[in-house]
Amino acid sequence: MNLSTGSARRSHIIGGKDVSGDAWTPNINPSDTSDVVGEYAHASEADAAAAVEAACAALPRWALATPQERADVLDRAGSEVIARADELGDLLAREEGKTLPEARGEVIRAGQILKFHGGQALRNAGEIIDSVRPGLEVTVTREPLGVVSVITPWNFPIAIPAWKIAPALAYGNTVVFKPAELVPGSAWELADTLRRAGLPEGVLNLVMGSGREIGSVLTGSPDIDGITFTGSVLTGERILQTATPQRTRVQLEMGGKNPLVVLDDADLDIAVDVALQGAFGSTGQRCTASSRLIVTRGIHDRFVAALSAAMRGWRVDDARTEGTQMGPVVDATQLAQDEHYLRTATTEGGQVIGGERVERAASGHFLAPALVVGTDSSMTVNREEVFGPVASVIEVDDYDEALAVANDTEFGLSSGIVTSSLAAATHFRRHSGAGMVMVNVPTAGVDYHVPFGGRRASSFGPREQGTYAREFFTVAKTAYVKA
Ligand code: TXE
Repeated sequence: MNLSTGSARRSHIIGGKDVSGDAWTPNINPSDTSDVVGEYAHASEADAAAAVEAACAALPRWALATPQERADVLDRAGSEVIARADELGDLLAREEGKTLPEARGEVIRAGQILKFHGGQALRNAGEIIDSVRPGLEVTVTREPLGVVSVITPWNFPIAIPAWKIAPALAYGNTVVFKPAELVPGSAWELADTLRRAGLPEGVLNLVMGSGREIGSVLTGSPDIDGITFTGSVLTGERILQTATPQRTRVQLEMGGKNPLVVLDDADLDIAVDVALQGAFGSTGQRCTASSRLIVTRGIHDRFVAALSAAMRGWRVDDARTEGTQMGPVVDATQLAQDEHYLRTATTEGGQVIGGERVERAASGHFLAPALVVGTDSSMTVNREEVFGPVASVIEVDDYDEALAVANDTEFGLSSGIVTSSLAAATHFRRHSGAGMVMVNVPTAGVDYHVPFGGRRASSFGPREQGTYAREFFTVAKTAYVKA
């Protein structure tokens, strides 16, 4: 099938087999709502239960597979994903709406993540520690956690699934994977690529459909040993409540309200570029988006003028049209949410620059980038995650006030500062309440070999990505050996 123009019909993948189920959901292109990317199977609770059963059945064999076997599968799959970056990037842009360069970059990242964790399978070293008792040796080894539910959002349709599934498989776990309803296409290609790369049947099971309908099976079953989730705070909290009675291990990545501080001594061009990319890249639909721009008085007016001009110059269009700088909002519900926050910001006293609907040849969910100026930290737009191309500006007197405002949030995922002062940058790095801190670079955009995660309401459980991923996906075993 040609993924660019055709309309696929894709089944769940359970126990290595295509399983259709009874219902199908259309996958709609947000740049052109008349374009149906495909029909994807819509899981029932019985389908989800079958996927859990298949993952349980496959666990003993995969938990004892050699690290070479696990590494080879992940490496082969990673190579294929990278080799197909154009085709898979086009599919991703078509179903999610980020621009082709963004989508292609995400696909390559997913391939790199698969290959990185393939290598990690071979580096799952333990420890030998002298006992405090004579003649005894203590070893600490890492064993697989077990059956893991992977539940992912729509904004990174292939990278987030890859950064959860790859370490799960590398350390010998089996997986039930439930992608977001809006983006099953990239998820299906990832699961199918891993299947063809040689994963034994049942090690990775894909069920597509509504989290609300099948979530209790994926998060409440006593057969599930771990749940790794990225999505909204509300759903994350619900999952935690469902999982806790079974003592299931939970890892949650949720929202952000990420501050970007711009100080008087910043290079204006750098500040504008960092804010533009951080706030509006991927249509602002990133948990690490720079949604609060905290700007000191001396540069405020120049910064707002330059950023507004740069925003107005951005081309908002079909995600797959060459030259598009910002694609559409993902769907009508999200568009309504973005516009609701813009109206609320106006009612509460802010002034909105941009943020108009954009008409294009095809019917898509196009919204111009929006900057809300004249805001303070108590306003709704500065407290709640909008998850769209909307950033607000908070004017402050000095660095001390900027830091206080930056930390005045229930979230703590990413934060940033633009400054030419080493002292301010260093102080900010040490005193920011976020899990990730950026100096003179956007709050969004991370590496894959280092930990990713936040504090407070943004995250729960051990860090994701890089070598730190091992913490969640393994359990330690301590052995005492007397020769
Ligand atoms: O998220 P959900 P949605 C925010 C953003 C967005 C809003 C809603 O503001 O507008 O959340 O998006 C599955 N048990 N973020 O509806 O509901 C669901 O099927 C188990 C920010 O997409 O959190 C999907 O696979 N699973 C966020 C996944 O959870 C359940 C990224 C995420 O869906 C479930 C995404 C249940 N009861 C949205 N209910 C960020 N900051 O990165 C749903 N799901």
